[in-house]
Amino acid sequence: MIRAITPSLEPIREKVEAGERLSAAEAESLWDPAIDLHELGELANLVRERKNGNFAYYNINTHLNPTNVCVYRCTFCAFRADLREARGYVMSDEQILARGREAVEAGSTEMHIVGGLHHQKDYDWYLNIIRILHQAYPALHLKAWTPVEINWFCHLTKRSIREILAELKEAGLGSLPGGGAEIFHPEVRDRICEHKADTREWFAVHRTAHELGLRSNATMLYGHIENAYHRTDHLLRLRELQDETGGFQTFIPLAFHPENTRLSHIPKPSPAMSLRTMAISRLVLDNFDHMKAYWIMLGIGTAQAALAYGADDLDGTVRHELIYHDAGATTPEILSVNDITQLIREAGREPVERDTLYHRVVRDGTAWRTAEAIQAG
Ligand code: V47
Repeated sequence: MIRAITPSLEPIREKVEAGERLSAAEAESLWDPAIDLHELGELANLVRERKNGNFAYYNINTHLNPTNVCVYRCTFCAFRADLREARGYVMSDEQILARGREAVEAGSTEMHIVGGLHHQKDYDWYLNIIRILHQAYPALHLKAWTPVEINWFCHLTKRSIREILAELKEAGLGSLPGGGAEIFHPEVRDRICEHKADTREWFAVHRTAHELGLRSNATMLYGHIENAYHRTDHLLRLRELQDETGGFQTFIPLAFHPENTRLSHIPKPSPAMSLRTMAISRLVLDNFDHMKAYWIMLGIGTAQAALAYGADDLDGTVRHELIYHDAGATTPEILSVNDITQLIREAGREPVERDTLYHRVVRDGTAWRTAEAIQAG
């Protein structure tokens, strides 16, 4: 049966099919619930398959949050703790190295490291985490510290973003994760995370990272107090920097989890809202290669469905995730490779294990190399 097309989607369909860029007004119009979600998904899928064929990527990764003690009080965060709170913690070097060992023994190719801004820890403590992990486990890619931490390090040391990033890179930093982006528009940002790195600083860190040859990711936290205009503005700002540097690898829309936060009165975004957000992100961010459906926060069912709504990546098997689980995520703590590849196959896609930089991984148990490295001999 051929369904009648929603009239306002038709010009956008023509542009997407022709590979043309959507304007700000066109992008914003897509949030209207009158725009059929499944037709939107079909369009996003067209772009997804153009860029990534039938492949769906995953990696084997581990999270490390060295401390949850944080000077900031973002309203959406359930992870942070005060210095003297019983649930506040700081990991020792031994615990951090043990986490590295566990990661490598489990075959992880990546460690995702973010944490609180601890009042009593200096920059060298954070730098040392990268240094000791890289020295002990050089093959483990360290995707670490968002612009929020980098900006804090600049504040502590009175040094520039460039100097800090260059030093971290020298110590073993592999890339930057996409966090700390939240919503860039000041109407929202000033109400949910007023004191931490602002939008100008977030972009300055990513621009500098790209100039230094570090790749990075970008996120958007949706489903709280923002509206369609703010989400569109967020995507367009990212598209603009990507035009300039090409340094972003993947975009990750993050569904707000309200439990244990100061915004606990707001309901979680629905699966339909999450699929719409994924599809619109895929359509607007025409210069991003990858869209990640982070199963931890979307839930496994929605993440699987998102593979038909623009997403080509499920993130990883993920060990030791705390930020979402503290905020009430009911997803498992970890997925096995069998689980994740089965989810992908059931969605009709072909699973591909990747490293952080989207090289295909060839593995023999916990030992692994990229296909590129094997070809180069
Ligand atoms: O910046 C915090 C978000 C982000 C909540 O780069 C919350 O590959 C929902 O950035 N409900 C950190 N979201 C996580 C992140 C990320 C995740 C997966 C992959 C990558 C990547 C990056 O988590 C924060 C904030 O936007 N967040 N609290 C909450 N209650």
